[in-house]
Amino acid sequence: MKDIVMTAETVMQQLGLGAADLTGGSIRVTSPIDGRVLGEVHETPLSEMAAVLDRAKSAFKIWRSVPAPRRGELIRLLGEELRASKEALGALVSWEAGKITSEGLGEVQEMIDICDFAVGLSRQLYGLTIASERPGHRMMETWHPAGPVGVISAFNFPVAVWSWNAALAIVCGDPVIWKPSEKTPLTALACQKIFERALARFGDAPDGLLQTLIGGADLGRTLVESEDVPIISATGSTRMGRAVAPIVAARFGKCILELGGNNAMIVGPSADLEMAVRAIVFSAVGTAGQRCTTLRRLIAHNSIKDELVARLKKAYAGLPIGNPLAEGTLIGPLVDEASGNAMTDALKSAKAEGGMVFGGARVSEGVPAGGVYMQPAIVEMPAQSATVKTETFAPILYVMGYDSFEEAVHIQNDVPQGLSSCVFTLNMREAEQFLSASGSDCGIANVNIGPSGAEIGGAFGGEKETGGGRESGSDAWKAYMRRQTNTVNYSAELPLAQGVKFDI
Ligand code: UN1
Repeated sequence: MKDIVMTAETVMQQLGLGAADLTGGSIRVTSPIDGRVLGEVHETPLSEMAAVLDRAKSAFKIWRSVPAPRRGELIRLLGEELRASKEALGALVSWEAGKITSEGLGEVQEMIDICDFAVGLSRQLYGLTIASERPGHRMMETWHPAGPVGVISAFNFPVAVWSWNAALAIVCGDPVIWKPSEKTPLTALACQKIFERALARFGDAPDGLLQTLIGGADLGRTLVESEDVPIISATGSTRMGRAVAPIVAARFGKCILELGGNNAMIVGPSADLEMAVRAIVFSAVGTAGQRCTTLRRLIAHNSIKDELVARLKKAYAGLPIGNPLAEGTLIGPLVDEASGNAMTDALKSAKAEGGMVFGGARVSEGVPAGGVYMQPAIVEMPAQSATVKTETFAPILYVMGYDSFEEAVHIQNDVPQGLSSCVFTLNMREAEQFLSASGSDCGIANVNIGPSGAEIGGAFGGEKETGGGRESGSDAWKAYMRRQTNTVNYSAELPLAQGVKFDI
């Protein structure tokens, strides 16, 4: 462990987390790396929620009238603070979520990128002008701030997903109430502190622009039920989304849902296999298979399937598994014991369904004791069985063969989830077919790139059980604002639309 310079204590200190944050609380935070206790953090009492909601409401009343480019200045400062804290926050992501160093840093880079994007956006919250059918009239659309946004985030991207939501919401004029995963409260507290540093430099922002709730599902439920929170952006399992969506719908709130994925790659006969192997390995085993965009299904043309699988097995055999903070490690731990068990159970079910399993055992040598380290698995399946259609948050890659491209697209689409997808082919007909209306049904569809590791500039999210929400780039900002249609009459007449006469 001599190459691990960023101890948990050092990084927490650098991020401003002190004894008051880390001791005496009822939530014991352990590191997936080796099970060490990182802190005992204080839960937000449920009785605090009324005050939290009041603060957000008051903040909204002020913040909505601050000019958007000025709101952008706060996010510019947040981006600067994140740059200054990149190493420490990246390392804390590793300590708390178990990511390898480069992915912990990459996550913070993703936050910096979305801040840059949101700053530009703060001068581009455009509406349309629309031709009116009536003389002397003008129509236009105005985008207004919508109100407090509740952000529920998952352990696997403990800080980036918050930043996608927060950077956009703040620029759009909305205060944020954040309920991070119970597994990753420390990175959330660190972000709250980083945000407060930006606020201090900004000067005149209202209190309560960002509030972080530390604790369990009861806090989340209060947030989701509150009529004071018109928008709930929730990232996590489909099960969680199924619980959240009807509650928000019943009060006519809006949801931005980013739920389960079951992402596939089709590899055609013309594919550059060397490139495909690299893409497969990163997207199937990166983050130990715990991204919502992780590659879970490989649909390979029968003419190249055996060769591809042989190359993959060779690559898998040499993958460095171990302490994610040690140089050279590519696969760190799963987040907890339950995840390890879920992986083992899924492999058992796949076997029962006729799957041939390669890898997938628990690793105990050369890894820190106290963490759940698993060999990634490749499972050759005779068909797309029930287990293959279920998202297991672990490094399992199911492989299936196909003969015709239509069959491949059918297999790709024949799962309940619809987040990310890709095709590896040098055949432009296949590539274009995959991207066409009758191709992939996912929110993300790529050509000669794996399904994970999306840039922030595009809208991120997916269809079907993935929930339909879009976050991050493109025009995802519109979900954080309310649209108003304005008609202005600058004539001295009062004509009615559709030629209706109503003379009094
Ligand atoms: C997630 O796993 O919830 O595209 C988000 C990616 C990352 C984001 C993943 N940029 O893999």
